Amino acid sequence: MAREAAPKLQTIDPAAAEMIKRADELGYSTAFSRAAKMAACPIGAEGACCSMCNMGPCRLVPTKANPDPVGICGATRATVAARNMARHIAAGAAAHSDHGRDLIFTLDAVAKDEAQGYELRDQAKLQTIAKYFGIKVDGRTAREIAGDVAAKAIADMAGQKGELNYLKRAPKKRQEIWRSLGLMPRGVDREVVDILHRTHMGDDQDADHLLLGAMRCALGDGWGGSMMATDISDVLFGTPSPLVTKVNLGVLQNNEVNIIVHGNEPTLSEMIVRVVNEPEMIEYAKSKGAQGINLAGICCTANETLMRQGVPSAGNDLNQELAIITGAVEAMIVDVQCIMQSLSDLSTKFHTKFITTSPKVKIEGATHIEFDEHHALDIARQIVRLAIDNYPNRKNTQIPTHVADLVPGFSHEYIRYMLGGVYRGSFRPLNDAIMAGRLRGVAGVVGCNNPRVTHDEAHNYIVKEFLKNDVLVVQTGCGALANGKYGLLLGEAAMDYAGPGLREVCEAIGIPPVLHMGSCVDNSRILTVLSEMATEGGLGEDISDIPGVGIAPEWMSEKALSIGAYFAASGVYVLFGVNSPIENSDAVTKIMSEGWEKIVGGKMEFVPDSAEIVRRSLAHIDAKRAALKLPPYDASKWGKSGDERMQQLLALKEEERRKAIYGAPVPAE
Ligand code: WCC
Repeated sequence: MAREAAPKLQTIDPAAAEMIKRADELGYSTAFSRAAKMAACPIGAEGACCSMCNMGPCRLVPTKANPDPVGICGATRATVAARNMARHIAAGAAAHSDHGRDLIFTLDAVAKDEAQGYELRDQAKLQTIAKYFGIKVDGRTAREIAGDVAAKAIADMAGQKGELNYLKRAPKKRQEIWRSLGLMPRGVDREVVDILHRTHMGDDQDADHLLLGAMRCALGDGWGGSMMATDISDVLFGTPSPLVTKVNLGVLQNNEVNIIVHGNEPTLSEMIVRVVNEPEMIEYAKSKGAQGINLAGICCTANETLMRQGVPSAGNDLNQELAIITGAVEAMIVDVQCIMQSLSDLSTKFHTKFITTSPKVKIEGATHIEFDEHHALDIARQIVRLAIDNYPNRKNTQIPTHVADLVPGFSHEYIRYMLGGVYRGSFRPLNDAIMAGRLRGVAGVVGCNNPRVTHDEAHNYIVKEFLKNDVLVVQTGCGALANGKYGLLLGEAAMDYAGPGLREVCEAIGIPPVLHMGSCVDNSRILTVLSEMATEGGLGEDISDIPGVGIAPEWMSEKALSIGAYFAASGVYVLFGVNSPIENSDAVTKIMSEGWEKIVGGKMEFVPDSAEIVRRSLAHIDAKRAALKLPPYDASKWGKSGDERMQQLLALKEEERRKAIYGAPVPAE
């Protein structure tokens, strides 16, 4: 199916719209304008192009004369679509897991007291994860335990045989399913290599088998590399709990040195947070005429510092160029993943210093200051000074005023705590709410932006529909930042958007109806929640029994495909928006949907229409409720509880309600 190059409405974010207009007026291109000019290659977009060897590339596009073409080697459309999909998944898994590896190395350096500036902030969590690896903790120092955790984690990355340690964290039944299908990853790296090998010309040419391999590789990401990345980040930088902060381009400040951290990792950005708060650094900024230093984040580096330190976010993936277009960014510091090469040229049109820091990522035209965990503080200071020195070079600026409050930081540890406190923390109340029908089900809405569809629109529409239907939503990545911009990650959103049952739950616990659970690697936190819900009782005995779905409405990254595959392999129904990269093969479309559902209970479908995504999701949730013999969802049963004050507030119109809560009108985004 041919798709539009770009949507008529580029964004629903007024701040983004203002900056796109500014870019157009100044004659600078952005991902939005480039998408409009360059339609997606229809052959590649559907998974019909095979470039695995030099006899091709072969275009397996069916025609009237040749309705079922094969490649020069005879590879079928199914083989080609499955091979392409498997390679995407392996690349996504590699990116996440390599991020995990770098954190393991940092943990190892901390254990050896060789990592300048880092510490073991959450030692209780260190003890918890030590137990997953079978490491003794009694009578040992945190550093000793950390050293052993790092060694075991590296062994899991490099494992050649056996099973990853963390797979034990999945429900027993799930482990049995994986084992019976040969899906237990042996080592994170081995599974990535396995896919690269078997997709080489002349190897695996059975779509079913290729995609089983892809699932095993993705499981190595979700329950391996990503889960270790999340855990070790928490040990080093603290396990998140809710706090209030801000999102959107309006977080940039007119009279301060604006520094943006962008990419996906917390290692350097955490040091930058520390350095920008050093009194001598603030004094240095003042000596250059600024009133202070303002740090903000973009993409998942933002999510890491947002949920732990409350560092505001300048927005999600498609905001990266727009931040520079404000003319108010002294330095954009990037680590890995989701960084557009265009930033390099765009920075030269303004005064922005574009700084790459990862040994893996150099970008032509950027200043490269290489990160090394052994000297992280010194490197962070060097970078921040460079940004401050650049402040006097600032010229015309235009900073959009749009900004919204949000409450991020719902780690799975905090969710368990909020559901019962220190002594009775458990997932029981959540399961009970689903069993009673107060909550119809749960949904994870995650992933990127993509200029082929209206920026933020699908994230916003789908989540609001879920809330209306009493589905509790968890979000990570750029999707979480998207809905943060529109006020959905606040307690008041329950009153504005939630159905009666969900509103009662939010009111009783005191939570927003959309829970921000972190960055992209933190989708592993959602796996942990699902695993705990499945073992808590009342919702079956496996993740696939839970009335829940996973959605990536505006995906673009290969990491999203790995995430989708590990959720499906864990038993979740996963829906992707935008377009189908396997559209050229009905066989592969069927394998990843009906085929996977039969063997692993979860499936992966590509559905461009957001309304259809919602319809299929709710039908799935209701079918899972019926299979568990739970009462059918009935919204009219709920909404009569709540104290008098709450009922009074609910009777007011949205604007009046905000006035009653805040004492003064608060502009709604
Ligand atoms: Ni994760 Fe997608 Fe954002 Fe990049 S930062 S754009 S993978 S959701």
